[in-house]
Amino acid sequence: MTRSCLIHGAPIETGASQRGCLMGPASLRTARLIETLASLGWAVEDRGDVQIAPQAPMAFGNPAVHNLAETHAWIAALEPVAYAAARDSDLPIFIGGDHSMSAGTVPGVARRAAEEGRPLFVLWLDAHPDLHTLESTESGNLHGTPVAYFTGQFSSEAELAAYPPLKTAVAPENMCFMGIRSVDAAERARISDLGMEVHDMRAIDETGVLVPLRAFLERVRAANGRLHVSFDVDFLEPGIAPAVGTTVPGGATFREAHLIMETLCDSGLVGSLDLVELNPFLDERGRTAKLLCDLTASLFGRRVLDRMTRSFG
Ligand code: HAR
Ligand code: MN
Ligand code: MN
Ligand code: MN
Repeated sequence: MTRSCLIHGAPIETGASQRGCLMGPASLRTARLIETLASLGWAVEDRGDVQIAPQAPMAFGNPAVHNLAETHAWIAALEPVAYAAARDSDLPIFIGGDHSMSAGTVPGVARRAAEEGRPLFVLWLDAHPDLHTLESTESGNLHGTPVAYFTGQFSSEAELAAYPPLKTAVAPENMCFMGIRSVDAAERARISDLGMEVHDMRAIDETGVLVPLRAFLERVRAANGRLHVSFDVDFLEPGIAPAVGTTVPGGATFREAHLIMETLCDSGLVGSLDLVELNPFLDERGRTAKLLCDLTASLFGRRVLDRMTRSFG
């Protein structure tokens, strides 16, 4: 049976420290993301870009916080879009856009999962855990906050009023972080307080990506969970993916990233995907956009060889 994929662009850049993520959705379309997935046999429908109206500024007690009104508006706009896309297609993709967009997409998908009576699990592929609250962020760049928000860690009255009310939270124990290598003190404390599953780059060096990934996928399967994958470009080694504002050395290699996507495909558990933080202003001849497109193709079933086909003998 043909599987379906709805695509929504989220040209949001106000959560990042540098401008340019606004062009992310256009760059992925130029890299032929839609055509590539269609060629793999998927029924793909590009619903275009979500937009927000111009916003009057919103102040917050922590003076580092900026662009709060825009973030509030993006979350409010994206949550219902993600809910409907998860309801109406097998594997929707939300193309960004900086990572603050996931404060809208993940709760929307979580609301759909709850309606199905299934828990939502989230695989966060990123150099950063994005676990700041509005009180703890020192940079004030709101792409560092989505995981704290959608796991229900915003607690002061001011924090609770700053982003839209969270309809459906993700349980902290249903998170799995891979590729982490840049963590702030407040985030480190939160990870240990909440007992979240984190595989930093050292763990990946030690075991490879498959051991922790397969264990996590077994956990999702055992719980009859629905899985959302949030893919931040800075998960990757900067040498192969330069188009991101927050490069951190020592990221995932080309093959580690493809192996993750291939294994996710084989699992059949992935129900939605974010592609975030692509900054085409920093790209080199579109290579990061093309790589992201190829990694997505691996998740959607592209294979070098059919594994049933013997390549020898
Ligand atoms: N933790 C740092 C901060 O809060 C860096 C956050 C950067 N986030 C992203 N997304 N690039 O993962 O400023
Ligand atoms: Mn991120
Ligand atoms: Mn990151
Ligand atoms: Mn509000």
